[in-house]
Amino acid sequence: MAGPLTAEDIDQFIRDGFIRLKAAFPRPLAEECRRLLWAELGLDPADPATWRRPVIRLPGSDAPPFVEAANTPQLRAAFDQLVGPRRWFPRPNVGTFPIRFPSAEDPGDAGWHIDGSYKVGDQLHVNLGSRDRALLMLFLFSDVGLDDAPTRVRVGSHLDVPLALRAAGETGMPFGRVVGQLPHVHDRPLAWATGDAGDVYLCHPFIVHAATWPHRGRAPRFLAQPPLTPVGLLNLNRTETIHLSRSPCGLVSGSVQDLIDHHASACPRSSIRSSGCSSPMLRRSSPSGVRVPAPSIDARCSI
Ligand SMILES: O=C(O)CCC(=O)C(=O)O
Repeated sequence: MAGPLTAEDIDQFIRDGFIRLKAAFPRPLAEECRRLLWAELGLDPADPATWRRPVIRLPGSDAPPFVEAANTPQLRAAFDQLVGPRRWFPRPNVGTFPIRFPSAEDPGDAGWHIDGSYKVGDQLHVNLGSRDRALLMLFLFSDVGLDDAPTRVRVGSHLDVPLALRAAGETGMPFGRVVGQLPHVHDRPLAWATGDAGDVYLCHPFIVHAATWPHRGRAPRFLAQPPLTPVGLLNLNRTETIHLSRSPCGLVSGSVQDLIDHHASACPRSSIRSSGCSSPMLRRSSPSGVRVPAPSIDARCSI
């Protein structure tokens, strides 16, 4: 299917759980959005003395520049490639903004997690079918280098999460409990969501990630992290394997089975470790002695 993502990008999405779409929205649009966000913050962009907190979270805005950033032709074509035509709802905005300021202070919100997707009572939950979430997206509204508090990601961690979720059934579980059930997820390599204003990381909804601190850079990091909402429910009973995982709805709608099948058949245990720096997220380290657990046969058969 035509679109901005190459076959290698899609392979990387399957293997690592994310890809970076460069220049997904125009840089001048990112600048315009930053101007609006500064106004909302009520701080002086030219005076770091006014930046007193390590993080300020702003609510989503429906102002036209944000709506435009969320709906560029590049992004829409990439959604079609990953999720399938007519399988996703257009974004009304880019969601909320965790804005991180240069600071050595613990922001208090930098724990490893996957994002919650739907409410059960007053708690955000996740389930194996990834109800209400086809993708996690990281919209970079400022240039983000390694010193600028880039989001950290556990490479390939989306493949571990189904093992925790399958026992939780249709109701799922509070999103904050998932990572605690994945003893080996921190053995996975780290990547950092660095890039230029206008880049967007398209991530599997189960990717394990965390904010970074301290922020050692000189300018605030502006990011939004909306979900892409799927149309309908995801089909977990698919028996097709990797041969269909590139079909329009294969990557996400059949993602759990497809990704596991693909990982087991195409990615030997060592492949994540040895995938080096081909990923667009910069890999600062590839820890020695990394144990990269592959899904068990039991998990593959019973999902
Ligand atoms: O600020 C970041 O880098 C990530 C924040 C995050 O993961 C969250 O708020 O869920």
